[in-house]
Amino acid sequence: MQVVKYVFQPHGDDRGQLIALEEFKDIPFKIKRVYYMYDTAGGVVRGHHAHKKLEQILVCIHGSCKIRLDNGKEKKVVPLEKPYEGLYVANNMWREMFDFSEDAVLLVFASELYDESDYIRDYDEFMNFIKEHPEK
Ligand code: T46
Repeated sequence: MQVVKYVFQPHGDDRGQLIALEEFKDIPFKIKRVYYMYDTAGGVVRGHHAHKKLEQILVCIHGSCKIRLDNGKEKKVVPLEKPYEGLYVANNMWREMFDFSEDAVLLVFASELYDESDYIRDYDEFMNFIKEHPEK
């Protein structure tokens, strides 16, 4: 499995850091939605699903967390702990987010509006989906 991590360019000066992200330039799709999670309780594992269509970039802009990616054949754990790193998560990837630090803020850029019918929340259904839609 290829893990795609973006390293964003900070515009740093003696006042501090600033990162600007533009669609089709720094983010490889049109950004239709942005959401973020914070105050995640200790020991919590979020996610447990894949998507039919949605592509996303995850950035832990404060604190740290880990993302488990599973393409049905292979699993990888990717730590996110730098505000200038973005993890690309394709649609057909089972994902779990865990090990959130108390101060973690996980920011997500999404290619689609929120649509519950895009979620695959059952692992067997996910395995069938990837058989029918193999990675290109
Ligand atoms: C994903 C991972 C990385 C909305 O109303 N609008 C939204 O845009 C989102 C993302 C969620 N919600 C509602 C739906 C639920 O009632 O917020 C609640 C929590 O969502 P969910 O349980 O889906 O959150 P996670 O952390 O399990 O998953 C989220 C995204 O839903 C998902 O697309 O890939 O983060």
